Amino acid sequence: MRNIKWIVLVVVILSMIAPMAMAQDSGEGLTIGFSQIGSESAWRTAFTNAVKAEAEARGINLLFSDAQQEQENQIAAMQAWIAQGDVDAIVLAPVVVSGWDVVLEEARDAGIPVVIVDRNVDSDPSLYVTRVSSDFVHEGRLAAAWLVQATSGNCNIVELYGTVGSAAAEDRATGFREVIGMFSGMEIIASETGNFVRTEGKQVMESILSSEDPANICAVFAHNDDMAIGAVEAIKEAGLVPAEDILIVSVDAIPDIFDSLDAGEVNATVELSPFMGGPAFDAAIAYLNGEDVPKWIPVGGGLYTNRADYDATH
Ligand code: GZL
Repeated sequence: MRNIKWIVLVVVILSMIAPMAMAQDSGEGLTIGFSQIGSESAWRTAFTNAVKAEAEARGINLLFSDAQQEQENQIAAMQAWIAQGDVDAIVLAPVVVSGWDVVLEEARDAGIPVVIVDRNVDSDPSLYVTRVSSDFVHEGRLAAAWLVQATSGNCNIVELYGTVGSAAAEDRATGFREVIGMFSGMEIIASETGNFVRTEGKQVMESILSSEDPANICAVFAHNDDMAIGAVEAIKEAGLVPAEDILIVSVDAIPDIFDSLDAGEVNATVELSPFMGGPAFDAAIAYLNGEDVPKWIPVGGGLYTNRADYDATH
């Protein structure tokens, strides 16, 4: 009889603990600070919305900071959360690669794990739990490979560069140059930053169309769709036919780019998934539970030349 009472007591206690363990697995009840770069592009906005929706679905209390593309604002937000001691973890989408050592050391010293999402930092990997991101170098290679096959390896290229110093821009440029460098007929004749912003992409393209002979421009490689769409407007206003007179390949696969593909105004885009919130929260939770976490958690994406192919795989 005594054994039965012990068994009942153990079962009751486990039934009380189990939901708490499950809650920890989902992250419910955790407070997580999310330091976001800004809202410079449609992809960034989609990324923000996806992270917020994921936190809501999990019952995570998300503290959100929009840094307006200023690193100092990101650092200030992180330091405030660290000082207040009111976060269990921090998710950081770093605007540029360098300048994070001090704040990451402060988080470490405060016992607050940091998960890097999207772009990268050049800090020692021991200062953060993991990085959830796509492979930007691969994205650049994919864009270049498409352009090589579309032009038989002969093309004068205008590059609309992303934010200078950001991993997304630097690595896409690296991958793109790695592939076109195999073809003597492929040359970047102009490269300027549009900072991942649609209006700046248009302005830069307008400037290049006035400084270069448009007939000498074969294609545009834009580091993101927003700048590509800006370039389309500039090309049309110059009396040229986008995606025909000047080919256009970019990155992000935002909804607007599929409208451009449908309209025959852009040729191809490389997908960048905005759904990094789930893997980031899972990594933070695993770390808090004392589990090992790999230093990189990749998100994938392919190249698309039309909406139907994208819809067929999403
Ligand atoms: C890349 C991301 C880039 C997007 C742009 O992962 O950092 O920043 O390609 C965004 O749209 O501005």
